Amino acid sequence: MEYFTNVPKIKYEGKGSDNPLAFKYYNPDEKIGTKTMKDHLRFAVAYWHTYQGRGDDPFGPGTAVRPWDSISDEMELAKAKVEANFELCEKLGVPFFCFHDRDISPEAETLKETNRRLDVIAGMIKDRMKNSDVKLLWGTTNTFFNARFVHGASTSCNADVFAYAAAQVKKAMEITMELGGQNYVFWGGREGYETLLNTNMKLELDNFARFLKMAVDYAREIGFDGQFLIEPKPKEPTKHQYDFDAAAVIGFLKSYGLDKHFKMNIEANHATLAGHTFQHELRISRINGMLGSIDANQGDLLLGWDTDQFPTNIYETAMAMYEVLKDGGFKKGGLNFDAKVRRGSFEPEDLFYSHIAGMDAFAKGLKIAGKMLEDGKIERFVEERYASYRSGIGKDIIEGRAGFKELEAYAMNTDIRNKSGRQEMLESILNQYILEG
Ligand code: XUL
Ligand code: CO
Repeated sequence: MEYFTNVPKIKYEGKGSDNPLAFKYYNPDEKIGTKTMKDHLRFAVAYWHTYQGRGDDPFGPGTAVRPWDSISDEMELAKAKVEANFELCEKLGVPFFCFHDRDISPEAETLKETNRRLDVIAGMIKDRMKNSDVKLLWGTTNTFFNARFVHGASTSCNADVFAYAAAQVKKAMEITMELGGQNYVFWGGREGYETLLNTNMKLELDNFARFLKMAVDYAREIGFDGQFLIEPKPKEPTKHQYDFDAAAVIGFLKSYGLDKHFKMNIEANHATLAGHTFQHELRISRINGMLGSIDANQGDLLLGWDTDQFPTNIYETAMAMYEVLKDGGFKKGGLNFDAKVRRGSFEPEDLFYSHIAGMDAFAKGLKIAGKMLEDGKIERFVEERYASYRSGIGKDIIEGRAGFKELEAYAMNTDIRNKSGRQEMLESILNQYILEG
């Protein structure tokens, strides 16, 4: 059955096109360097926003009109969404999708029945994959929606909840593996706290690390070789999320000896909530060898919450792709649109317009970043800025030949001369790449 009957297969028509159901910049087969755009960008559709999201907010229920709205049976609805997912991904030419366990299949009264339902839907997805090029980028668990997770999952004060969350991750990991998922994501839903008056922070953090260690052990046991990813977020839903930002997560993983097993899944809107730029979070991850994947979206800098908008800001996509290219491109990761259409964009076609907008914005960002690196103007400027560390006292510092005494002796006889950082000149060069690239 076809769900999006008004939407044809989306094609690349180039920047002169005024067809809103066509790509202007995303040309999947076009090569940037040695790889095609499709292989560079590795786009994914997020199951939760695309098929579960209905546009509800604290002031009113959802407004979404969806082709599956007349289906009332929960399992039939879940099956319809599997079909709709493949249709949407295939029409957009998006090679991947991502899900939480509870997105693809509804929770039942018992964990046993919930898992049985999951098996039914996962089986259906697996069958559908046989006739499709669409693959699973990552799976994850929803351990934040149900009331049992009121105090968190692995950081709950209640050990029974820890156990339940473990059972849920075990099953979701098995399904992810069964479906050939290339990564498994941990976003710490309610892993954080509201007040230290009722919180044993040390025990919660130790338990969080124990939980991740169990996941690593179980993956090894079943032979799951997907990449484990942690997705930092500073706040929301809890006031203080433990996975605050990439630096905090990397420090946490290192202090518990878990850093070899995890990389970051960086979400643009989470970066700005943490008071950082998207590029900052990607850079921190990259220089630590832990840039895994991206949740592609954007926030609204005038609003202090996770608005999960489709990414359309070319400056942001260019600088993000610059970090990805500097990292040698995605390995198992990709660009997952963790983004939802606005409440006012309630028609099924809006699901296509929004993905097209995001895909075009990242395609253009990729082209700009490719040009920046090919020209090397900015790279050379940065290299030159640190030239003092390539000879003389700088080289001695880097190579460990100078300590405080030697540096004091040197400083006594040195006339310091700084050079301009040329920020505005560089911003203007960047604008040239953006406007002409
Ligand atoms: C929440 C968020 C999640 C994760 C997956 O802010 O980004 O959807 O991406 O659990
Ligand atoms: Co996300």
